[in-house]
Amino acid sequence: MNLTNFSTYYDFRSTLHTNRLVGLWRMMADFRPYYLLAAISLAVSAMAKTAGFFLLRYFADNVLAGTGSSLPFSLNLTQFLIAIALGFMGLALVEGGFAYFSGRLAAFTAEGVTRRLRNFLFDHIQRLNFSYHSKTKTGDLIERCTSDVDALRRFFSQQAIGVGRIILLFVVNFIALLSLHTGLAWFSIISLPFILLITVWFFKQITKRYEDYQEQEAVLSTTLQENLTGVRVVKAFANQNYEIGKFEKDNLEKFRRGKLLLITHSLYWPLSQFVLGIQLLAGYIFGALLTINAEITVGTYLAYSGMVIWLLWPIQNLGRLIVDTSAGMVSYTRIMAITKQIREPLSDGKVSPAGPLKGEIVFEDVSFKYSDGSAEVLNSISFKVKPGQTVALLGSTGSGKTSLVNLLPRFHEYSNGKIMLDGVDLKDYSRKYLRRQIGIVEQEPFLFSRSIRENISYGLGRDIRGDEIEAAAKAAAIHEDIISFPDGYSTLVGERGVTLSGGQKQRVTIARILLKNPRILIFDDSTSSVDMDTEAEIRAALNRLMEGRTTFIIAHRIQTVMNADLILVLNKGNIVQKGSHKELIVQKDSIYRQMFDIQTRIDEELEIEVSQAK
Ligand code: M5T
Ligand code: MG
Repeated sequence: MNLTNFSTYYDFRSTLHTNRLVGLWRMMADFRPYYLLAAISLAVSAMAKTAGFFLLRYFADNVLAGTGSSLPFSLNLTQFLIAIALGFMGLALVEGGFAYFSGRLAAFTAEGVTRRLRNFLFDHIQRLNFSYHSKTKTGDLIERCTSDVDALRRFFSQQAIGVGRIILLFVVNFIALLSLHTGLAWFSIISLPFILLITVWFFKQITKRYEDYQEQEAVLSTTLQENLTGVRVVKAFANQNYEIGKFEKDNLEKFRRGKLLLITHSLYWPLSQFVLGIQLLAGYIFGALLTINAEITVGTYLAYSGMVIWLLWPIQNLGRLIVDTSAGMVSYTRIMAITKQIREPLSDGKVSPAGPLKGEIVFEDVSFKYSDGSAEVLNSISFKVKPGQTVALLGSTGSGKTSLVNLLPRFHEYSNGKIMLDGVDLKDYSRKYLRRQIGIVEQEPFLFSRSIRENISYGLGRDIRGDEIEAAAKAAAIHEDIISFPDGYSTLVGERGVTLSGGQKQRVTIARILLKNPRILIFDDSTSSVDMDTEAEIRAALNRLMEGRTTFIIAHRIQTVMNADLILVLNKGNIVQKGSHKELIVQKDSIYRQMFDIQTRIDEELEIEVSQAK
């Protein structure tokens, strides 16, 4: 048994099936031979147990009852007793040894299947499109990738193998019982139909309750995840009590559903125990009558009374297993809901030029709306940019600036019109190529909880030398900040390391993009949350970054956009003004003119205040 014999990745999309048991069966894939081996080991173990009862019968009838005056192999009584004892010990060894072997195999297969499943899910989720991620709750996704995968692990290690074990135990013991006495054997399973009926009913109930339970668990982990991520907002609004109350309410609901699940679960055991208890008793009485009437020997009766327990035990456990299996099936459905999602094709476009782009961009009547939204976010947007030019986007919040630039790397697909890049329809480019060519400094930069060095060299697909990273950091005006941290470039970001300010994060991202060296640059800076000095530094860094690239810059400050070749003023998804600073500034009463006037007035007032303070 060696995991290296198995590929660590398996495409679980091929296991999708409307029948969940078929789906689970498919999930076992390459591991099936091991399951078979595990089942065979169990069969051997079961047979050893049953053989023990035959030995018991032989012992009782030939020694205890004193009928066998001649012992085999001309052994004397002591030797014979020792042989019998050795026989029992041997059988116990076989039984235990094979049960252990089967357990090992089951553990191996279950861990193997779920390891692949986790790998697959992570890989798959990375490839889903943006709209899936924006409409899915992270907590729910995490829940499905952890708790549900774990339920499947239990299914594969216990239930899948357990069903095999139980069926084998039942079959072996039933055949053995038949060999003892046919009538008695059939009489011993007379309650089977009742048990099966009870089981089916419980199975349905528990499946439903388990579904409810898992659903609520997802609600809870979403609440937890959102509160952890949004802890600043909660604290800023001093809203802890509300959030705690909400969590308690959700938790109470989980408690309620969990209780219901467990009650149903724990009802099954005594109920089936009761039916089987009566069955057992009836069998013992019937067997006793047969013995009294000398239809069977005392040894047979003894063997029967041991064996019948091992016949009924599997029946009862089969029920419980089937009931537990419902958890596996529910989790299968929940995981398949992710697996079903269509991936974003990274290399669907035919065009994937070997060299870099020139960077000429033409928007022709482009309209766009989010798949989950009803209103158009962009309306017939048209403009042209020559290679190396800079386009500035201005507009109130929610006017569609970020949405517009996000069309370029094909994060979303526009509904109408056309975007041409170097004379080729954007939709003809492969997404992978586009994303290599476009660098984005996002509105809310995200850094990984890794070192600053790793964050700067993230996703470049090649080894980056230390001096390259440093040069980029210097150009992005972040080098000084970094060396002031305790571990310099090795300082960890986030939970276990330093927490960077918004402006610092932005500059780390700029350094990253400098190294990426894309032909098209998008700078989405709606926050402007930095002080004047830093802003000047960032602007200088940005100017270095913009050189020779087609650049889209989103900003609120006129100074940042004044030098752009083309300024687009957006309002509710429409371009309301278009032109250079010179052209726009002369348009009296226009939005641009108003913004300019307000901002220069504020700046002047500031200057006066500053000079007075001196
Ligand atoms: C433009 C809506 C949003 C707004 C409009 C991201 C996103 C946005 N919207 C959706 O319906 N679904 C979404 O997933 O689209 O949004 P924007 O482009 O982000 O606006 P902006 O960048 O100009 O605003 P800001 O605040 O960054 O300056 O109506 O509801
Ligand atoms: Mg935005």
